[in-house]
Amino acid sequence: MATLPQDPALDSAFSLLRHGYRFISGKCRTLHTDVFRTRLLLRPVVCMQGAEAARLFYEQDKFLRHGAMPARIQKTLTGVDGVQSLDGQPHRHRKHLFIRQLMSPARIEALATLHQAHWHAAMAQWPLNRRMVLFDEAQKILCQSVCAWAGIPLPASELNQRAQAFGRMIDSGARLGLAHWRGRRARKSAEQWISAEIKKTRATGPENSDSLLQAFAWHRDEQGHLLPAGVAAVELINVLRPTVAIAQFMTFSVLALHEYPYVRAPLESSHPDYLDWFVLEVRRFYPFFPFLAAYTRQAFTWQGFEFQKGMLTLLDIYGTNHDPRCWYQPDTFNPERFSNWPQDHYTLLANGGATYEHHHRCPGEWITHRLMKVMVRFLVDNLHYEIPAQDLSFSLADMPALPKSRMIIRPVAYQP
Ligand code: MYR
Repeated sequence: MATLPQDPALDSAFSLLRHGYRFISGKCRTLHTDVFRTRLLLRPVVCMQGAEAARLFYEQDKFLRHGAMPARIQKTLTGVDGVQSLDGQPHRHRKHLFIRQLMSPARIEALATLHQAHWHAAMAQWPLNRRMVLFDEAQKILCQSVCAWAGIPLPASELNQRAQAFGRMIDSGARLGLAHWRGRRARKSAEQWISAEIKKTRATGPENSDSLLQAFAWHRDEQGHLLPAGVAAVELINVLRPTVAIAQFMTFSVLALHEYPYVRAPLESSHPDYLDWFVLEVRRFYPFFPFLAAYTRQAFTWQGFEFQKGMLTLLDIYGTNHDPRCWYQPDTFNPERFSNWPQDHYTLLANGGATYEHHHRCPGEWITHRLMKVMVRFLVDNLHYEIPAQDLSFSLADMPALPKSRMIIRPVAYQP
């Protein structure tokens, strides 16, 4: 039994800020390991990468999620007491609500149809030849689509403000200073808004509707109690916010169409699978959520290394999605790699790994995939656009990462 390889730096918080998505894989390369111990803001932390580490991370007798997300991420991105922080039976029970609401093919199709209609409506109003910041528009269209789908009233006059608040929650967890505090404020206002909707729904009594708002308002825990309104709001926001976050992948999809123009022909042809492969490759290749966090539940040994109980552990999503042992030439954008992908649960971690039912894998993964397909189809089939000169570079030190220009397009022709 060996002790975990140790990062020689006294503290690596600065290095994490500097290297962002590449922090764990970079250290692993230097230390010739898949797992190491480091210190972040003086706190001991274990970091790991790769499919085998992912398999370990999802063993529920070894890891717990409760309290693992840093407070600054809970106060901005995830909220407090949401499904991400539950373990065991309470997690399974709450997760079932999400699975029922988000993973039924009929519901996903309903959202996809709405989303497509919102892209058409937005484009019908957009003056041709006027520059559009695609990331900003995608956030708004996603916000409109998901609120309508969830049964949450959203007056047109509030759309910009609500979409921006979700954007700030997503953007601020790993940021310092003002950007971070804006994210906290955005979460507070979103929680107030959605809590009020939950309370209104409860005051009116159950309706004969299958909306998400109804489902979350009336969801009962394993003891048969309604969730506190604030927790129901956190959970409903756990549907709305990540849906708005798909704008990041949509933006990278447009970047990929631009930087790898060879993908256009198969996307334009009626190749039955290419669009799926393209979307999978965007989700693998580009940065999204950087790491997952959990605590070791007990002491154990893995690959000869000794893990102590109660250690905060980070699993590298981006590094695993780019691990050359899992992916041939991982830094090449190649949708066709998915033509013979065995669909295993531990190599593509864009929305987490393992299963939806028993683990913390994101139940919105199918929605993410489907809405990306809607948007890419729309761009390819209905829109002719130019990409004006702009700064398309993005930094892997920024979490979340995004092209500096937020992807500007200039629509020149639109075919409804
Ligand atoms: C969501 O809304 O849940 C999806 C957000 C995706 C991008 C978020 C990037 C956050 C960066 C901080 C994570 C640190 C984890 C330890």
